[in-house]
Amino acid sequence: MRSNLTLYIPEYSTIRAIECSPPSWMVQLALEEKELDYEVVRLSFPDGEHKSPEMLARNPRGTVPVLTDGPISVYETFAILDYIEHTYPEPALMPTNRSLRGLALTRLHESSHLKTAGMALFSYIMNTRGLDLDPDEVDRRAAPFHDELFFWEYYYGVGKYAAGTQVSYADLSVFTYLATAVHLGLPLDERYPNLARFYERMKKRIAVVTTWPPWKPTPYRYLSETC
Ligand SMILES: N[C@@H](CCC(=O)N[C@@H](CS)C(=O)NCC(=O)O)C(=O)O
Repeated sequence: MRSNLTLYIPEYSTIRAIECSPPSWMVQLALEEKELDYEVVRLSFPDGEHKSPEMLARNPRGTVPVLTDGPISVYETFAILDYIEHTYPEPALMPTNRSLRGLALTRLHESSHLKTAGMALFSYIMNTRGLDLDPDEVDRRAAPFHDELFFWEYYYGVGKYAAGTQVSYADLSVFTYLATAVHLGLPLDERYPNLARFYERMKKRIAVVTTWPPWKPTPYRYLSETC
């Protein structure tokens, strides 16, 4: 669908080690699932392009993603997702059924816990650039992330997606953190079989294939041994 959308996200190569911004990816996935036309503007983090006067006018907090729709500027990832859903309702990425919608909203906002635990872990790896990692610190940060993954392992054992049989924003959110962890070496098969199936199912979606970060085919092994 034609639109006036511009998505501001980081330049992949300027994000150390994880080479991806999960919240930015999530919004891009939503735009792709909706088959919307949009322009992508990639900003260099080291050059501070996300804090330029133009970007601060769009988002005073200087974070990405930011979505503009003509003169309208929206930031905060979940606000962007909500905006997309209301402005471009088809195809739906939120169930219309009241009870599933309640569940999808719960799961979407619940995925903030996965984000908090995930980013605490990922940022340590990013800030050390993967060099001189203290294995105890990785374990200390990995533990809350694993605690979170256990919730999602349970949910994806109950249903194919987070809320029923159709993909929703909750799945896009969980997937971006899960895929980043897999890229960093997290093995899913033995410990998280339901998440492993969910991950493989999501990987086949055209939106995911189209937006896959330029990750090396061989993932890192930072999270291969974490407890
Ligand atoms: N609460 C924001 C946070 C997004 C966020 O964490 N963005 C990171 C990239 S993944 C960022 O912009 N970091 C740069 C900074 O905080 O200066 C949202 O949900 O959109």
